[in-house]
Amino acid sequence: MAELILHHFDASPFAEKARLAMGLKGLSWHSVDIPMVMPKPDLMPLTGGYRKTPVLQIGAEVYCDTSLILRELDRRFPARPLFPGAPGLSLALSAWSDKTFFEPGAALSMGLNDEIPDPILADRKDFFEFMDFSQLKSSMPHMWGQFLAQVQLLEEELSDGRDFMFGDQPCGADILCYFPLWMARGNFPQVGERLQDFDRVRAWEQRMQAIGHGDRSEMAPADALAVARLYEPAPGDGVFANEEGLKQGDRVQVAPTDYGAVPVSGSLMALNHRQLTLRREESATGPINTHFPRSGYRVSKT
Ligand SMILES: N[C@@H](CCC(=O)N[C@@H](CS)C(=O)NCC(=O)O)C(=O)O
Repeated sequence: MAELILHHFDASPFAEKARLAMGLKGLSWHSVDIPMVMPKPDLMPLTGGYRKTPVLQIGAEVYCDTSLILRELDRRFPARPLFPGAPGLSLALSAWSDKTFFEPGAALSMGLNDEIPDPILADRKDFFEFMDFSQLKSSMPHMWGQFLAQVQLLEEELSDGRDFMFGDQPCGADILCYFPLWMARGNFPQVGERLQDFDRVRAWEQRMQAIGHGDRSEMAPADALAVARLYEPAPGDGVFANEEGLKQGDRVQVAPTDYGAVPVSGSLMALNHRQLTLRREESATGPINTHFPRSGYRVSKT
C-alpha cells in the first residue's frame, strides 16, 4: 500500500483529529505542511478546489474531511479500530463535536486572541460563515456558556471513573470529543482557569495528549505530487441507486453544505451512503480520485 501523507498545518484542530487517529493506531505517516489560508497551490491539484484542512493522500487516492479520513483509516488498518463494535452512533458524534462544541470554541479562539495575523483574520471572516464577526467581542460570554456546557457533558460521561469515553481504552469517540479542547488550550490560555472545576476532563485530556501522533516524518509538497503520479487511482465501488439520479461517469460537482463551500468538479466514480468519489485529471498528478463523505456534502450534475 502507498504511504500515508497528511496535508495539514500544526495549529489545525481538525488535523489534530487525524494525527491522533494515526497515533492511536501506531501508524507511520508523512506530513506535508500546507498554508493556513488560500492560495494552496500544491494542495489544489490533489483536491480540485477543496481547501479545508486536513486532507489525507494515499497514492492517487485523496480523502477530504476528517469524518471520511477516520473511516478510511479504520478500513485500511482494522487492527486497532477507532470505531470498534457497532460504530454507527460514535461516528454520528462528529455532528455534535464539529458544530455544537467546535463552533463556540472557534469563536473564543478568534475573539480572545488579539494576536491573530491580519491575513488569517481576513480569511476566516469569509470562511467561517457560522460566525458573526460584527458581534464577536460581545458574544464572548455566550460562547463561554456554550463551550463549557459541552465540557460539562464530557465531565458527566467520565463521572463513573472510567479513563476514556467508552471504557478503559481510547477510541475515535475520544478524539471527536477532545479536539475542540485541544484547540482551546492552544488558542486562549483563559480556558485553563475555566476548566478548574472539571477534574475528570482535565485528567482525561492528559491521557489523550499521551496518545501522540504515531511516527511522523516531513515530506516536501512536490514529493507528494510525485507520489500521486506514481500510482493509478482505484476503479471505485460504483454508483449505487441514488435520489439525485446520478450515474457512473456523470460530470458532477461536490461541495460541503456547511462552510467553505467551494465546489469540486469531476467524473463520478463511486457513490453510496458513506462516500462519493470523483475522478479528475491534473498535469501535476495525472489521474486522481478525490473522495468526500456522503453526509454533509451536496452532489449535483454540472
Ligand atoms: N469538515 C471538515 C472541517 C475542516 C476545517 O474546517 N478545517 C479548518 C482548519 S482546522 C480549515 O479548513 N480552515 C481553513 C483552511 O485550512 O484553509 C473536516 O472534518 O475535516
